[in-house]
Amino acid sequence: MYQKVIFLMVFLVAPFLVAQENSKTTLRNLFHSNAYHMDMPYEEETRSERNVGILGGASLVKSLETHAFIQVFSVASQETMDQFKLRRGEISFKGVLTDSADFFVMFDPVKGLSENKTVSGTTIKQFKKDASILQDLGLTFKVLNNKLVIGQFKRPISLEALQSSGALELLERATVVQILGDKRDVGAMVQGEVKTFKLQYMIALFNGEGPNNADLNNQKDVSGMLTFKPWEEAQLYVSVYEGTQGAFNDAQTRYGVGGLWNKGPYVLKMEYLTAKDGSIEKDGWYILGAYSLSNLGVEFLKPVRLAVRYEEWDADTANDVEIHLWTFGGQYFLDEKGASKLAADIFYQDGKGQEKDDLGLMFGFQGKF
Ligand SMILES: [Ca+2]
Ligand SMILES: [Ca+2]
Repeated sequence: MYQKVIFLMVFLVAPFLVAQENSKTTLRNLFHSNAYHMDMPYEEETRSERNVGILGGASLVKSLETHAFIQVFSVASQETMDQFKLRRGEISFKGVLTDSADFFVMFDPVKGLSENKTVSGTTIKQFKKDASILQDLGLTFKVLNNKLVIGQFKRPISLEALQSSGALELLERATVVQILGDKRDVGAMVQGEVKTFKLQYMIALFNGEGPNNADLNNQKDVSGMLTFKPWEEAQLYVSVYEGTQGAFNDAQTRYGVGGLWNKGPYVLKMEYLTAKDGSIEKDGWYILGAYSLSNLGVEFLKPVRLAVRYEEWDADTANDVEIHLWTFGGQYFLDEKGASKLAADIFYQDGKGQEKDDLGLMFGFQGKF
């Protein structure tokens, strides 16, 4: 047990030792990771007043950012109930405390807090394990040229999971990313970079029970993501999550590898993730390509981006059930930054084993400030 604690301490402290010290850099200018937005446009602009912070004498107006982000979808498919869906209604605040300390909080009032469960023939409604509208909450500090984040936020496992929901090329993330990568937890994380080697790292310790939950065991989970950015338009990553869950310390591991290439109108993205929960092994992958029509010289096509994704998801590698899914989508941006948009996706699911085939259509509207 003590050996593990010592290992974790070294693991967390090591990044601070290799970071290049530059005491003049503020937290906001420290480094810009494409890999962690926490669904807020934190780092888009840096105003000088914003670096002073409310504890440094700046006004509340200059120290506090308020954001709202809404998504309304309409889904119709052969195998699921056709419906309108309030997908996201995120309200977020980010405050600058000093030149080296920030806080953030994000709620989503439309998050589903309960689920239907069928127990011996009767369907009952019960609260989910994560029955709270709180998504992110925490403090960020600059410590020896690293960012130290403490609170509740996304586990650093998958590139697309950390990509802002508003910037996705299709309406939903790949299935494997939604299930294995896009998860929040309570803990502490160090983010930094080694510029000489074009590396960015995120190393975290979590309770391991997911968001809005107390720990159920004494173990802390370790999570790490290493990103190599050989050029501005390309990045490759590997990630690892090693931990346990529940009172009986059931296994909880995830491994990820993937890359993103984004140049001019082109986006190419792929990821593979594998996991173990208790004795069940799962895996999945996707490849996505997107092309923006902005450069074609046709005025009405300028705000349009097209995308296609192929993915596979296997929730239990011990049986023959799995899904193969094609998604084709188009997005029409309503503003230059692409914060507000209309989108439509067509998807075709090829179910293997007992899993059914499905064909569906999804429309979405997104607004953001
Ligand atoms: Ca734990
Ligand atoms: Ca299977």
